[in-house]
This record gives sequence, structure tokens and C-alpha cells, in this order.
Amino acid sequence: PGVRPLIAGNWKMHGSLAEAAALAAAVQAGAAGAPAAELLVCPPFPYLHLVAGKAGPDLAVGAQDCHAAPKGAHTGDVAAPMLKDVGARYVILGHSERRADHGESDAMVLAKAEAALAAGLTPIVCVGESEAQRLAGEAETVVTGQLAGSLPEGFAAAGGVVAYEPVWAIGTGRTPTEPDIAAIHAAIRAHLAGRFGKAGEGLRILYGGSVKPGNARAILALPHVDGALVGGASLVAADFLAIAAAL
Ligand code: G2H
Repeated sequence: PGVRPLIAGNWKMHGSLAEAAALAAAVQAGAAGAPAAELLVCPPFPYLHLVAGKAGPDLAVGAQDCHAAPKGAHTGDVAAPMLKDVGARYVILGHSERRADHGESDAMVLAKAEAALAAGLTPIVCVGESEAQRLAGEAETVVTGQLAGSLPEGFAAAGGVVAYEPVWAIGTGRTPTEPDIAAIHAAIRAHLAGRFGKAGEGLRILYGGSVKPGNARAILALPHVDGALVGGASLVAADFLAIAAAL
């Protein structure tokens, strides 16, 4: 109660300029039909400015990564103030694909989150265990360790968002059981409350990993699940809007 759930679309490295424009327009057009949720789409960098121009007050726009420095000699990277400049309000950080493809550590995610806050962006910090870690009974320890290492001091004051994405559930069609999702979200809440006090109790914790229209209602009804980070299903406007309408 009191927290408006966030349904975030992570478009990853998909689409063309024309497809990004059409998808953003379709989501924007349907946003009024899902008033319970705050809607967010996170397109690839080249389409960010265009999509931000299509988004109205019912649809926020975010990026999928940023550099830790505000500017400088970093060929190929994108700074947080640039994202803010083109209309982004959020930035996804520490997604497991970035941790795997680019060797991002908790310390790097922390530095990026600090840069995001300094630029006036809201970070969405992703955490999640691998399949081996889950089988070894380490899921909760891994997740709380990632949080301890990657959330900056000002995170709660800025309304930062945590996304729990078990690595083995990403794009696989597999999801944890509902009790398993609820257990990790409760552990994340306890960590946030322990670290940030009252402010940590109101922060949004998203579930991500194979969220679809068919499983969204059950997942979003779980305690301490304050929204979803949606990959594959966010590329189809009707599916993304159906997930938002499942709240
Ligand atoms: C997890 C998720 C979005 P998908 O990465 O971040 O993607 O819904 O395709 O599993």
C-alpha cells in the first residue's frame, strides 16, 4: 500500500528505429488502461531520444546501462548526464547480462549507481543467483551480498528500485516457485529496511525473469513484489500492457 508498482520493459538489444517508435506509441496509447502501474520502457541507446519524445506523462523512459564517470575519454560508453539530457528518468544497472558479458562487479554497479543518482536518474539495480547457487542453497546469501556491494548510500532517498532476476529464469520460460520468489523478496525487503530504515520499507522490489501475461497476476500478487522487469514480453505492446493490467 502506498507504493505504485512499476512495470518496466527491458527491450535489450532488439528492434529498429521504426519498431521502437511503433512499440513506444502503442504502449503510450494503452497506458491509460493500466492506471494501477507506473509504466517504463528501456530502449537501446540509439532509440532513447526518439522514444522519450513519444512518451507522455503515463510512460517513463529509461536506459539499460550507464558509465560510472560523468564524462571523459571512454570510447563507446554513455554517461548518466547524457541519458538525463535525452529524457531518461531511470537506468537499469547490473543486469546479469552485463555482469556476464562485461564482467561487471558489484563495485562497478555501485559506482554506476552513484553516477546515476548524481545525474538525477533513478537506478534499477539488478541482482540474482545462478542456477548452481540456487541448487547449493545460496540464493539468499548471493542476493543480499550483491545488494550490500552495489547499493549506494543515497539509494533509498532517491527512491531507487531493486530488481530480483534469477539468472536461470531469464529468457528461459522458467520461473522460481511462488514461495521461492516471495522468500527472496522478503529477504531483499529485510536487507533494505536494515540498511535504510523506514525509507527502505517503501522502495520497490521488482521480479524479473520470464514474466508473461500468463504468470504476471500470480507473481505480482506476492508480498514485496512491487512490479516486474519484463524482457521478451515487453517487445509486444499487448503483452506488456496485459502484464501491467494484471496488477
Ligand atoms: C530478465 C528479463 C528482463 P525476460 O532479463 O530483464 O527478461 O523477461 O526475457 O526473461
